[in-house]
Amino acid sequence: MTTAQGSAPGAGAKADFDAIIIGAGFSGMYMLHSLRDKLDMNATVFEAGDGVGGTWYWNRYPGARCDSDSYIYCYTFDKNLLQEWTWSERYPEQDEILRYLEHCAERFDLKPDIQFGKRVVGMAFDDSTELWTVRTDKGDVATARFVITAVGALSAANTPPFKGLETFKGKWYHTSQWPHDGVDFTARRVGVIGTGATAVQAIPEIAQQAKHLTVFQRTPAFCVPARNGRVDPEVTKARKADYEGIRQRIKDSFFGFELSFLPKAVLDTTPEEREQEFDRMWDAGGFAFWLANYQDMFFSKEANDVIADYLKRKIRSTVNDPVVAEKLTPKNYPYGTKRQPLDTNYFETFNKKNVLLVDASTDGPIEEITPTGIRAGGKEHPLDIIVVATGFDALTGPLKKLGIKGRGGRMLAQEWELGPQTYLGVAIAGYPNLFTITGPQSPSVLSNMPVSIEQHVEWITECIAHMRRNKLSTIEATAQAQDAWGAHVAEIVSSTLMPGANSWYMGANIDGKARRFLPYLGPEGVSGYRRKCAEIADKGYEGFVFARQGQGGTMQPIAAE
Ligand code: NA7
Repeated sequence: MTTAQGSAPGAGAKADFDAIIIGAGFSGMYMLHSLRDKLDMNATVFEAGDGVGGTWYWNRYPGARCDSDSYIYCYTFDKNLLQEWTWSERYPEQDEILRYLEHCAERFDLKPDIQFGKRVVGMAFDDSTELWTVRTDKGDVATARFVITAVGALSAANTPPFKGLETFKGKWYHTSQWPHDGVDFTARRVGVIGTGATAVQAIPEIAQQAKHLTVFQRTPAFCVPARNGRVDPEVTKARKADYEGIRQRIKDSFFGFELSFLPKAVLDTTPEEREQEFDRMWDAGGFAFWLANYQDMFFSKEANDVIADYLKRKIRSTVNDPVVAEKLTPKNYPYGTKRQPLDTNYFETFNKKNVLLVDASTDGPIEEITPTGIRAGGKEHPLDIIVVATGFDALTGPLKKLGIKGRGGRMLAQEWELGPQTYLGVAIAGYPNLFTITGPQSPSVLSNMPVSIEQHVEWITECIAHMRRNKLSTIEATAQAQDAWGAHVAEIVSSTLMPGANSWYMGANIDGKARRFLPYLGPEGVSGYRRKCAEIADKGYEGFVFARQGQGGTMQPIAAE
């Protein structure tokens, strides 16, 4: 591998690189651009895939599409880029996002500094040199002063240990590891396991092609129509003229969208008034129903029930067979506490003659996968292809898989067995000079991702610039600051209905995973979190300690600037 001589920010041990970035999706690409082109650092990216794109490189299942509106699901740091790129649809399809990211990689000349086809399998901090050593599955060993993980929150696939999966004689695919040349479902009997956001996109597409589709549901989903379509060129023009305003509004918002809660409690409205509002949000499609509903929705079960009831009525009026409709109607968790899937003809698909729903509660759970199909509730369903749409080991999974060892050989995967421990979701006590873009305990998946990614990348860049100006060689979160942040994350969410669902936000989708709320749901969402991070930086990086070269072992706080 290439070993370039780095110019580390502090004096001292020479590293191969100033910074190693792991992952070349939205976050890794911008991180590389920032460190290399703004700070003139010697940075490299290790990327497991053979191309840029991260999530959008891997998730190629039928119907794969972003659920954020395309005009804000993009970088906003470059005014010219915003003007030159035009999205074709309200929600960008996987291949369009990939083309966009390819375009960005070319435009900012990123590829020469990305090492493709190399998966990081281990990394360790050396207390004496204060450098990280990073290893890949291709045998690379490289040192760097800083490591920035840009591995995404939903990149570690969760394939449950279904009994008998290895005996299946047909083909099976996890949606996030989809073959690049697609899968032909024509004349095939297909089974889809899962009914989360991915399956809700894939099921209507697969049902159109397959001879027969059997959907294995563990928990029914509350869905809201996406209402995708071409974007009116006049709307695009107006948005391009207003990108300064849009950028500011999404940064100042709760979830990184141009959405805000209705400043009213649903329990204070009349049935007619709220029905009108619900219809408006339903007709608008997208996340408005979830993220711009009445403000008591996430706090009061009674309020939540009123809102959920509207969605349940929609299911019952769309699905022809009342028995199937009942199976598809969520019953045992509050609306909005699991990720909102956006649908295009999802419930309508269950009216098709070639589609069968097998529901774990009423028909019986999956017992085993046989050589010829899936047995659930004592009945075998013959299949040629199984689509495993069972999601991810969210937020902590991708970091635990990196084999991270911090000070004194401490191991992150072990330390996080009972849940993540971070400071701001961007740093970890005991792991100096390691930054985690959109890591657990940051807003991350509870926001429009590019907004949170840009905020973290810019904060990390400024932090490293600060260290260079002050000749500081390491930065590390203190255990006290980390504990306080963890307590804050838990306290905030405890006043909401979120802990009441077996969601991947709670780590509850995977057997044996600690039940902890994984992202951060701050009182003012992404805008409050951004302000908090900025204040911490303004106070000389409160809650962190810096060291100059050679002082790493003692970690004396150093007054900077
Ligand atoms: P999700 O939302 O985690 O959905 C996975 C689905 O698979 C969900 O319906 C699960 O049921 C089901 N599942 C998971 N494990 C099992 C087992 N063991 N048996 C049966 N069914 C199971 O993942 P997605 O890929 O749909 O979406 C992830 C995110 O990607 C999405 O929210 C967007 O942010 C992008 P459960 O609900 O856990 O009972």
